[in-house]
Amino acid sequence: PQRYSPAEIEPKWQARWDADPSLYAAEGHDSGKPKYYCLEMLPYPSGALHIGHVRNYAIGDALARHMWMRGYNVLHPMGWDAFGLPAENAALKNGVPPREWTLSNIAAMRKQMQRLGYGYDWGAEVTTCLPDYYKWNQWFFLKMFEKGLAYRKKSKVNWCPECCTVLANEQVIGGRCWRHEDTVVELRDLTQWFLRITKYADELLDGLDKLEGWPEKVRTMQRNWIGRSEGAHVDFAVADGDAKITVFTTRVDTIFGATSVQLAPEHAVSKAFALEDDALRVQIEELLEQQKVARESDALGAIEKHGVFTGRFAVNPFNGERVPIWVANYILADYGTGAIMSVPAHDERDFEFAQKYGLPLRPVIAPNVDTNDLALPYTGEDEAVLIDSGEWTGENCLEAQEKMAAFAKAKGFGTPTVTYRLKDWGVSRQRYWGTPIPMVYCDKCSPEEPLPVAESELPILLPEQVDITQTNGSPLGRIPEFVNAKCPKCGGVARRETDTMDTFVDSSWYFYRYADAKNSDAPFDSDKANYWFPIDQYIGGVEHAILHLIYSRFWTKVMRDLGLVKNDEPAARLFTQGMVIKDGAKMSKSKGNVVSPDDMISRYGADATRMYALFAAPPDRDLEWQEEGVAGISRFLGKVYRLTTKFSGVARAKGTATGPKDQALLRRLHQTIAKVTHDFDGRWHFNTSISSIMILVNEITANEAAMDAGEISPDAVAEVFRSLILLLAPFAPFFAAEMWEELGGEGVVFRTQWPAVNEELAREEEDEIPVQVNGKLVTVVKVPAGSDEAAVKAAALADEKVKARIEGKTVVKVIVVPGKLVNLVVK
Ligand code: ANZ
Ligand code: ZN
Ligand code: ZN
Repeated sequence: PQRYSPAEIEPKWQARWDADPSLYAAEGHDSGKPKYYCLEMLPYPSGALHIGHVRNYAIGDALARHMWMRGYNVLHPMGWDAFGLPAENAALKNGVPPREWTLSNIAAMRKQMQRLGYGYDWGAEVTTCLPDYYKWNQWFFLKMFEKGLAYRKKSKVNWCPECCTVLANEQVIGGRCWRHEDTVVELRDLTQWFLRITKYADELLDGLDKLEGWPEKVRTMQRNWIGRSEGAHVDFAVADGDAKITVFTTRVDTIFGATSVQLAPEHAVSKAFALEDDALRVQIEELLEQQKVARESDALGAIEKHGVFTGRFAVNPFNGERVPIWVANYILADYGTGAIMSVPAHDERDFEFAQKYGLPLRPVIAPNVDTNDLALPYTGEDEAVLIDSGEWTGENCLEAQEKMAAFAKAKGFGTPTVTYRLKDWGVSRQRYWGTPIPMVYCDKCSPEEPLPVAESELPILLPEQVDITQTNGSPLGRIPEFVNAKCPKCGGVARRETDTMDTFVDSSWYFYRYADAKNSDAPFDSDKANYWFPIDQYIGGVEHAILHLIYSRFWTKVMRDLGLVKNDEPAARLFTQGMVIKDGAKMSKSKGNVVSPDDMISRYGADATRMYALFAAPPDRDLEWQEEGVAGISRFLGKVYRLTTKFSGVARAKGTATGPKDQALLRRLHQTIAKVTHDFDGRWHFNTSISSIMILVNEITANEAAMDAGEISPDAVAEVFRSLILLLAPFAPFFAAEMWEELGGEGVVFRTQWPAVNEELAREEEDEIPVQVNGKLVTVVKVPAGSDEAAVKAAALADEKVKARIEGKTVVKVIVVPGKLVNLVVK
């Protein structure tokens, strides 16, 4: 075409690329090239890509193409996180079965991705809702069950009445469902399957220190989520009875200052006391209610403290002292042991509570200096020493913590312990569209213990015709053909587990399957995984900082311990891109500010849309989408198109002579190559990479007359245009392919060697030095690069504009910053 027309170029190249599946296929580990695994988080197949996906994938695609051009064997796959609730909701709304809905969404989104020109290895595609994938979820579940890592227990679980299913702790945000911001999550007592992620708590925590390629904010979020606390359990006997209360404390050194024991309203001892005393029961129920309300509004930390004295006492095992037992609303049942010793002199919360209820303060630690004017509560420990603490008096607090915990252990009334905020991962879901849990129950031969199905029976297929309109209980429970199973032990009639797995199971290991997606004998071949892992660069949203990114780290460690992989961590580097916003706000249907990728593509082309997503902001920052900007990129590509087609004949001709004006243009070219290469190696500020390419194109335009006049050699013209197109290839692949062909380039443009910087050519010949008179900019002078102070000063004073400005005045002082600035002070 005469003019740049993405509507003609893009479908043409798309058809060629789609017809050649080997184009973006990873090579085997015998390729002889260094490997590079570039991965973007897989989408949920909702039906259409949103503009945030376009940005995420444009970043990954630019990187993958760049690495191909740098000679790497690149794995750049894509797949579908295809189980989950929206498919069921759509089925309820439109009557389309979840499977059909999901698969047709996948087809539509794959088309969009191809339309956008993303270079994925579709031969490695993974779709998590298909049996060839979820079979391995079941297989992993059996392995974990064997190892005691998957287990069932009755516990308080989060229930979303809107989802009609249990949620993991990680899926409850501020007391509300992660999918339903307005729905308060209820606590229910249910028997559920859990994965023992807490077994790896320490390793998950310590590993974060080594993940230097991960953003610090993600590592901090994971540290806080794991929430490791070192301390001790200490048993207080209940006076006049045989119950005991085990408290968890991080400051056992302060135990001589304990003036009460405080219980959570749901603590077993609180419940026992409530049974004996109706008035107390009512008060405890009230405390529990306050706690619930505070939890729901996420205000638990700031809860107004209330409590009730139970009338009973507990005995401090260190000094035999009787202290009152209270029940309080600020003690959580599901942290530590649900009971504490209250030390109002040295703990903020206990202090506040004691002030309110008139409980005594008993200081037992003092800063090393002056003990008399101690402001309470005093919470120090590093340099502090114990006072009034029996045989421990005078000990340093930190040392005393260890010694006193060991003492409690030796005496049999306590033990050093570590508590985590992290809880085991509840994976049971009372929903249809997920992986069936491969367990059965046999009343006859194993009434207590669930039985694993035989590996040879996998996959346990998810039935297709299922009534999901009823929302109480697991839908699979209403299908007799599914429920009725043969007992793997006695051969009698058994019941299948009807819960399905949390969909975060699917995404915990999908990226290993990419390494060997067609394997029907194993989740993947270990040699292949060991070649590709860890992922060199993982790219996705920061909203996954905890859920997906902690589960998948856990899964990797389990697989390592099963001998399947050698790596400890799934990804060496993680990049979290910013959000795309419109009119200053996050896009949402309700705000009516949603930008449609299809709309952008049909107006400006896929290349301009992708390139704009990289140009408008550094990738880690939020990006304000402005359509005018996409139009601008399209005009820029139009300009490159015009110049390239105009000079392609010259570029093809080549020659050996040099032209008088070659140098300036080549200098700009090599400076641009240096800049773009540096951005790929460093912080990916593609916005500045692209603007440096724009500056290069301006320089070409400025030299257009010189090129017309033959003042620039065909060699230089060829080098400039070939390199320009290679630099654009990671950002605008359709465009680059078309222009590469126009230039007579051989082979596929993004398999061509990335241009190398010629440092010699890139060096600036002249420095541009701003000249100020009394601090005001007057002009800019050019001096040979690296000129000394005297030469710069002379050039400034010789300049006509400067001469005019200082005429008739006296130059009092000349300040020269070589390479940077000249300032003349005149009177
Ligand atoms: C006595 C004490 C004295 C405490 C002192 C602190 C300072 P982290 O670091 O968050 O783990 N605690 C324990 N279980 C609790 C529960 N279920 N609900 C509310 N508070 C609980 O905090 C551990 C400390 O928080 C524990 O150490 C306990 O108070 C309190 F000068 O014991 B401490
Ligand atoms: Zn929900
Ligand atoms: Zn049986």
